[in-house]
Amino acid sequence: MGMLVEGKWLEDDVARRSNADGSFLRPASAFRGRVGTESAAEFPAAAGRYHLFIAPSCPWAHRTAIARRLKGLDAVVGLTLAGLPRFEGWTASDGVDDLQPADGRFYIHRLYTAAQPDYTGRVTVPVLWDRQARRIVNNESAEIIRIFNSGFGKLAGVPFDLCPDTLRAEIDSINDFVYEHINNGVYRAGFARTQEAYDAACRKVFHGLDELEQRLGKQRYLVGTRLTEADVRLFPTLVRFDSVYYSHFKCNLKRLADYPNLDGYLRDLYARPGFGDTVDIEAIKRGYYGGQKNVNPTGIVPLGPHIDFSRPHGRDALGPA
Ligand SMILES: N[C@@H](CCC(=O)N[C@@H](CS)C(=O)NCC(=O)O)C(=O)O
Repeated sequence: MGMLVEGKWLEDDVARRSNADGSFLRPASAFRGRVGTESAAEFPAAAGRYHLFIAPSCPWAHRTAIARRLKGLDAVVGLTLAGLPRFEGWTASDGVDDLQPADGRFYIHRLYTAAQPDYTGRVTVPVLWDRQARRIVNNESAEIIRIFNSGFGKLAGVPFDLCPDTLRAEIDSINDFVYEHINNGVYRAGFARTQEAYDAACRKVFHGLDELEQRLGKQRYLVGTRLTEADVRLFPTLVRFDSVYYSHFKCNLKRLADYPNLDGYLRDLYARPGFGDTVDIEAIKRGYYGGQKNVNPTGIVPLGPHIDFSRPHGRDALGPA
Protein backbone atom coordinates (compact mmCIF):
# COMPACT_ATOMS: atom_id res chain seq x y z
CA MET A 1 0.00 0.00 0.00
CA GLY A 2 1.32 3.48 -0.70
CA MET A 3 1.25 6.60 1.42
CA LEU A 4 0.72 10.35 1.24
CA VAL A 5 3.72 12.63 0.84
CA GLU A 6 2.87 16.32 1.24
CA GLY A 7 -0.72 15.54 0.34
CA LYS A 8 0.10 13.54 -2.82
CA TRP A 9 -0.38 9.78 -3.10
CA LEU A 10 2.82 7.82 -3.62
CA GLU A 11 3.07 4.05 -4.23
CA ASP A 12 5.91 3.17 -1.91
CA ASP A 13 7.93 0.01 -1.36
CA VAL A 14 7.18 -1.98 1.76
CA ALA A 15 10.90 -2.07 2.61
CA ARG A 16 10.50 1.50 3.79
CA ARG A 17 8.49 0.10 6.70
CA SER A 18 11.40 -1.98 8.02
CA ASN A 19 14.18 -1.30 10.46
CA ALA A 20 17.76 -1.91 9.31
CA ASP A 21 17.66 -5.45 10.79
CA GLY A 22 14.59 -6.37 8.73
CA SER A 23 12.10 -6.09 11.58
CA PHE A 24 8.75 -4.42 10.95
CA LEU A 25 8.45 -0.73 11.84
CA ARG A 26 5.02 0.62 12.77
CA PRO A 27 4.86 4.40 12.50
CA ALA A 28 3.04 6.48 15.12
CA SER A 29 -0.46 7.71 14.33
CA ALA A 30 -0.68 11.41 13.48
CA PHE A 31 -4.10 12.59 14.72
CA ARG A 32 -4.56 12.35 18.46
CA GLY A 33 -7.56 14.52 19.43
CA ARG A 34 -10.22 13.60 22.00
CA VAL A 35 -13.98 13.91 22.08
CA GLY A 36 -15.18 15.14 25.46
CA THR A 37 -18.24 16.36 27.32
CA GLU A 38 -16.52 19.31 29.04
CA SER A 39 -17.46 22.74 27.69
CA ALA A 40 -13.89 23.51 26.54
CA ALA A 41 -13.49 20.19 24.70
CA GLU A 42 -11.67 20.56 21.39
CA PHE A 43 -14.09 18.00 19.92
CA PRO A 44 -17.36 18.34 21.87
CA ALA A 45 -19.49 15.23 22.29
CA ALA A 46 -22.56 15.36 20.04
CA ALA A 47 -24.82 12.84 18.34
CA GLY A 48 -24.32 12.57 14.56
CA ARG A 49 -21.21 14.76 14.48
CA TYR A 50 -18.57 12.01 14.36
CA HIS A 51 -18.11 9.23 11.84
CA LEU A 52 -15.94 6.12 12.04
CA PHE A 53 -14.22 4.66 8.98
CA ILE A 54 -13.02 1.08 9.37
CA ALA A 55 -12.20 -1.97 7.25
CA PRO A 56 -13.62 -5.35 8.27
CA SER A 57 -10.27 -7.09 7.84
CA CYS A 58 -8.32 -4.69 10.07
CA PRO A 59 -7.88 -5.82 13.70
CA TRP A 60 -7.10 -2.28 14.91
CA ALA A 61 -10.31 -1.01 13.35
CA HIS A 62 -12.18 -4.02 14.68
CA ARG A 63 -11.55 -3.05 18.30
CA THR A 64 -13.16 0.35 17.66
CA ALA A 65 -16.21 -1.30 16.06
CA ILE A 66 -16.58 -3.55 19.13
CA ALA A 67 -16.27 -0.61 21.55
CA ARG A 68 -18.82 1.43 19.55
CA ARG A 69 -21.29 -1.44 19.81
CA LEU A 70 -20.57 -2.24 23.49
CA LYS A 71 -21.10 1.37 24.48
CA GLY A 72 -24.37 1.68 22.59
CA LEU A 73 -23.01 4.35 20.23
CA ASP A 74 -24.44 2.94 17.00
CA ALA A 75 -26.95 5.75 16.62
CA VAL A 76 -24.48 8.42 17.81
CA VAL A 77 -21.36 7.70 15.71
CA GLY A 78 -21.86 6.78 12.03
CA LEU A 79 -19.91 3.93 10.46
CA THR A 80 -18.44 3.27 7.02
CA LEU A 81 -16.81 -0.01 6.03
CA ALA A 82 -13.98 0.22 3.52
CA GLY A 83 -13.37 -2.56 1.00
CA LEU A 84 -10.12 -4.11 -0.15
CA PRO A 85 -6.99 -1.99 -0.06
CA ARG A 86 -5.99 -1.34 -3.66
CA PHE A 87 -4.25 1.32 -5.73
CA GLU A 88 -4.34 4.51 -3.63
CA GLY A 89 -5.08 2.58 -0.46
CA TRP A 90 -8.35 1.96 1.30
CA THR A 91 -11.54 2.81 -0.57
CA ALA A 92 -15.22 2.79 0.35
CA SER A 93 -18.33 3.03 -1.78
CA ASP A 94 -19.51 6.12 0.11
CA GLY A 95 -17.80 9.16 1.48
CA VAL A 96 -19.19 11.61 3.99
CA ASP A 97 -21.03 14.91 3.40
CA ASP A 98 -19.29 16.91 0.63
CA LEU A 99 -16.50 14.33 0.38
CA GLN A 100 -17.99 11.87 -2.08
CA PRO A 101 -16.65 9.32 -4.60
CA ALA A 102 -15.41 10.83 -7.84
CA ASP A 103 -15.27 7.60 -9.87
CA GLY A 104 -17.49 5.29 -7.85
CA ARG A 105 -14.86 4.93 -5.16
CA PHE A 106 -14.16 7.05 -2.15
CA TYR A 107 -10.48 7.07 -1.26
CA ILE A 108 -9.91 7.18 2.47
CA HIS A 109 -6.81 9.30 1.85
CA ARG A 110 -9.16 12.17 0.99
CA LEU A 111 -10.07 12.39 4.69
CA TYR A 112 -6.42 12.86 5.49
CA THR A 113 -5.84 15.61 2.91
CA ALA A 114 -9.14 17.31 3.79
CA ALA A 115 -7.96 17.41 7.41
CA GLN A 116 -4.41 18.39 6.51
CA PRO A 117 -3.68 19.29 2.86
CA ASP A 118 0.08 18.69 3.19
CA TYR A 119 -0.22 15.47 5.23
CA THR A 120 2.75 13.13 4.98
CA GLY A 121 2.32 9.64 6.36
CA ARG A 122 0.43 6.41 6.09
CA VAL A 123 -3.28 6.34 5.40
CA THR A 124 -4.63 3.92 7.97
CA VAL A 125 -7.97 2.83 9.33
CA PRO A 126 -9.62 3.34 11.75
CA VAL A 127 -10.30 7.05 11.30
CA LEU A 128 -12.65 8.99 13.57
CA TRP A 129 -13.87 11.95 11.49
CA ASP A 130 -15.48 15.17 12.68
CA ARG A 131 -18.17 16.05 10.12
CA GLN A 132 -18.67 19.55 11.47
CA ALA A 133 -15.05 20.71 11.62
CA ARG A 134 -14.01 18.50 8.62
CA ARG A 135 -11.09 17.21 10.65
CA ILE A 136 -9.75 13.87 11.75
CA VAL A 137 -10.24 13.61 15.50
CA ASN A 138 -8.06 10.57 15.93
CA ASN A 139 -6.58 7.71 13.89
CA GLU A 140 -5.16 5.64 16.74
CA SER A 141 -7.42 2.74 17.67
CA ALA A 142 -6.25 2.50 21.28
CA GLU A 143 -7.33 6.10 21.83
CA ILE A 144 -10.56 5.80 19.83
CA ILE A 145 -11.77 3.01 22.11
CA ARG A 146 -11.09 5.18 25.16
CA ILE A 147 -12.97 8.02 23.48
CA PHE A 148 -15.92 5.71 22.93
CA ASN A 149 -15.70 4.47 26.49
CA SER A 150 -15.87 7.84 28.21
CA GLY A 151 -15.81 10.77 25.74
CA PHE A 152 -19.51 10.74 24.84
CA GLY A 153 -20.83 10.80 28.40
CA LYS A 154 -24.56 10.14 28.58
CA LEU A 155 -24.88 9.95 24.80
CA ALA A 156 -23.50 6.43 25.11
CA GLY A 157 -26.50 4.13 25.42
CA VAL A 158 -24.62 1.70 27.68
CA PRO A 159 -22.92 3.09 30.81
CA PHE A 160 -20.76 -0.05 31.33
CA ASP A 161 -17.19 1.17 31.92
CA LEU A 162 -14.63 -0.78 29.89
CA CYS A 163 -11.73 0.83 31.72
CA PRO A 164 -12.60 1.59 35.36
CA ASP A 165 -10.04 3.66 37.28
CA THR A 166 -9.55 0.89 39.83
CA LEU A 167 -8.42 -1.56 37.14
CA ARG A 168 -6.67 0.90 34.86
CA ALA A 169 -3.08 0.13 35.88
CA GLU A 170 -3.62 -3.59 35.37
CA ILE A 171 -5.44 -3.01 32.06
CA ASP A 172 -2.59 -0.80 30.80
CA SER A 173 -0.02 -3.37 31.81
CA ILE A 174 -1.73 -6.34 30.14
CA ASN A 175 -2.46 -4.16 27.08
CA ASP A 176 1.27 -3.50 26.69
CA PHE A 177 2.02 -7.21 26.89
CA VAL A 178 -0.75 -8.13 24.44
CA TYR A 179 0.30 -5.38 22.00
CA GLU A 180 3.96 -6.41 22.02
CA HIS A 181 3.46 -10.16 21.84
CA ILE A 182 0.13 -10.63 20.11
CA ASN A 183 -1.53 -7.65 18.36
CA ASN A 184 1.63 -6.23 16.83
CA GLY A 185 3.55 -9.47 17.35
CA VAL A 186 1.78 -11.23 14.49
CA TYR A 187 2.53 -8.27 12.19
CA ARG A 188 6.19 -8.37 13.13
CA ALA A 189 6.26 -12.04 12.11
CA GLY A 190 4.27 -11.50 8.92
CA PHE A 191 6.08 -8.38 7.74
CA ALA A 192 9.61 -9.45 8.75
CA ARG A 193 12.14 -9.00 5.94
CA THR A 194 14.82 -11.35 7.25
CA GLN A 195 14.78 -14.91 8.61
CA GLU A 196 16.21 -13.73 11.94
CA ALA A 197 13.57 -11.04 12.36
CA TYR A 198 10.82 -13.55 11.55
CA ASP A 199 12.20 -16.23 13.90
CA ALA A 200 12.36 -13.83 16.82
CA ALA A 201 8.94 -12.35 16.13
CA CYS A 202 7.24 -15.71 15.68
CA ARG A 203 8.74 -17.11 18.89
CA LYS A 204 7.60 -14.04 20.76
CA VAL A 205 4.01 -14.52 19.57
CA PHE A 206 3.93 -18.05 20.98
CA HIS A 207 5.63 -17.03 24.18
CA GLY A 208 2.80 -14.50 24.55
CA LEU A 209 0.09 -17.06 23.78
CA ASP A 210 1.63 -19.50 26.28
CA GLU A 211 1.48 -16.84 29.02
CA LEU A 212 -2.11 -15.90 28.23
CA GLU A 213 -3.12 -19.55 28.13
CA GLN A 214 -1.91 -19.88 31.73
CA ARG A 215 -3.64 -16.72 32.85
CA LEU A 216 -6.96 -17.68 31.26
CA GLY A 217 -6.90 -21.09 32.94
CA LYS A 218 -7.51 -19.31 36.24
CA GLN A 219 -9.82 -16.47 35.27
CA ARG A 220 -12.59 -15.83 32.77
CA TYR A 221 -11.24 -12.46 31.54
CA LEU A 222 -7.82 -10.90 31.14
CA VAL A 223 -8.30 -8.51 34.07
CA GLY A 224 -10.22 -9.24 37.25
CA THR A 225 -13.62 -10.82 37.18
CA ARG A 226 -15.20 -8.71 34.48
CA LEU A 227 -14.95 -7.85 30.82
CA THR A 228 -12.67 -4.87 30.15
CA GLU A 229 -10.99 -3.02 27.32
CA ALA A 230 -8.14 -5.54 27.54
CA ASP A 231 -10.48 -8.26 26.22
CA VAL A 232 -11.72 -5.93 23.46
CA ARG A 233 -8.10 -5.51 22.33
CA LEU A 234 -7.16 -9.19 22.41
CA PHE A 235 -10.25 -10.58 20.67
CA PRO A 236 -9.63 -9.20 17.12
CA THR A 237 -6.22 -10.88 16.93
CA LEU A 238 -7.43 -14.20 18.34
CA VAL A 239 -10.42 -14.43 16.02
CA ARG A 240 -8.14 -13.96 12.98
CA PHE A 241 -5.42 -16.30 14.20
CA ASP A 242 -6.19 -19.68 12.64
CA SER A 243 -7.69 -18.22 9.46
CA VAL A 244 -4.99 -15.68 8.72
CA TYR A 245 -2.00 -15.34 11.03
CA TYR A 246 -1.24 -19.07 11.18
CA SER A 247 -0.64 -19.28 7.43
CA HIS A 248 -0.46 -15.78 5.90
CA PHE A 249 1.81 -14.41 8.65
CA LYS A 250 3.55 -17.78 9.24
CA CYS A 251 2.67 -17.92 12.96
CA ASN A 252 2.38 -21.67 12.74
CA LEU A 253 4.06 -23.25 15.75
CA LYS A 254 0.54 -24.00 17.01
CA ARG A 255 -3.01 -23.14 16.06
CA LEU A 256 -5.13 -21.14 18.46
CA ALA A 257 -7.37 -24.19 18.58
CA ASP A 258 -4.45 -26.01 20.25
CA TYR A 259 -4.76 -23.73 23.30
CA PRO A 260 -7.87 -24.92 25.20
CA ASN A 261 -8.21 -21.89 27.47
CA LEU A 262 -7.62 -19.27 24.78
CA ASP A 263 -9.89 -21.11 22.39
CA GLY A 264 -12.73 -21.30 24.94
CA TYR A 265 -12.17 -17.64 25.88
CA LEU A 266 -12.42 -16.67 22.21
CA ARG A 267 -15.75 -18.47 21.84
CA ASP A 268 -17.01 -17.02 25.14
CA LEU A 269 -16.42 -13.50 23.80
CA TYR A 270 -17.63 -14.38 20.29
CA ALA A 271 -21.06 -15.30 21.69
CA ARG A 272 -21.61 -11.78 23.09
CA PRO A 273 -23.21 -8.87 21.22
CA GLY A 274 -20.49 -6.59 19.83
CA PHE A 275 -17.95 -9.40 19.36
CA GLY A 276 -19.17 -12.20 17.07
CA ASP A 277 -21.55 -9.87 15.24
CA THR A 278 -18.67 -7.60 14.20
CA VAL A 279 -16.67 -10.50 12.68
CA ASP A 280 -16.78 -11.26 8.95
CA ILE A 281 -14.20 -14.02 8.43
CA GLU A 282 -14.52 -14.08 4.64
CA ALA A 283 -13.93 -10.31 4.44
CA ILE A 284 -11.00 -10.71 6.84
CA LYS A 285 -9.43 -13.38 4.61
CA ARG A 286 -10.00 -11.31 1.48
CA GLY A 287 -8.40 -8.30 3.15
CA TYR A 288 -5.19 -10.12 4.09
CA TYR A 289 -4.68 -12.74 1.37
CA GLY A 290 -6.23 -10.60 -1.36
CA GLY A 291 -5.04 -7.20 -0.18
CA GLN A 292 -1.47 -7.76 1.02
CA LYS A 293 0.24 -8.61 -2.25
CA ASN A 294 3.64 -8.04 -0.65
CA VAL A 295 3.00 -11.15 1.48
CA ASN A 296 0.79 -13.12 -0.94
CA PRO A 297 1.55 -12.00 -4.52
CA THR A 298 -1.09 -14.19 -6.22
CA GLY A 299 -3.86 -12.78 -4.06
CA ILE A 300 -5.37 -16.28 -3.83
CA VAL A 301 -7.63 -16.63 -0.79
CA PRO A 302 -7.54 -20.10 0.83
CA LEU A 303 -10.82 -21.99 1.21
CA GLY A 304 -10.35 -23.05 4.82
CA PRO A 305 -10.14 -23.50 7.66
CA HIS A 306 -13.73 -24.04 8.73
CA ILE A 307 -14.13 -22.91 12.32
CA ASP A 308 -17.32 -23.04 14.35
CA PHE A 309 -16.99 -20.20 16.83
CA SER A 310 -20.43 -20.95 18.27
CA ARG A 311 -19.46 -24.27 19.87
CA PRO A 312 -19.93 -24.34 23.69
CA HIS A 313 -17.10 -22.47 25.40
CA GLY A 314 -17.23 -24.11 28.84
CA ARG A 315 -16.06 -20.96 30.66
CA ASP A 316 -19.04 -20.38 32.98
CA ALA A 317 -17.35 -22.07 35.96
CA LEU A 318 -14.52 -19.49 35.89
CA GLY A 319 -16.67 -16.48 36.78
CA PRO A 320 -19.81 -14.50 36.00
CA ALA A 321 -20.65 -13.52 32.44
N1 LIG B 1 -1.84 2.52 15.03
C1 LIG B 1 -2.91 2.33 14.19
C2 LIG B 1 -2.62 1.26 13.15
C3 LIG B 1 -3.74 1.02 12.21
C4 LIG B 1 -3.28 0.20 11.01
O1 LIG B 1 -2.10 -0.15 10.86
N2 LIG B 1 -4.23 -0.09 10.11
C5 LIG B 1 -3.88 -0.82 8.91
C6 LIG B 1 -4.95 -1.80 8.52
S1 LIG B 1 -5.00 -3.20 9.57
C7 LIG B 1 -3.76 0.15 7.76
O2 LIG B 1 -4.65 0.94 7.53
N3 LIG B 1 -2.65 0.07 7.05
C8 LIG B 1 -2.41 0.88 5.90
C9 LIG B 1 -0.97 1.29 5.80
O3 LIG B 1 -0.20 1.07 6.74
O4 LIG B 1 -0.64 1.87 4.79
C10 LIG B 1 -4.12 2.00 15.02
O5 LIG B 1 -4.03 1.11 15.89
O6 LIG B 1 -5.15 2.63 14.83
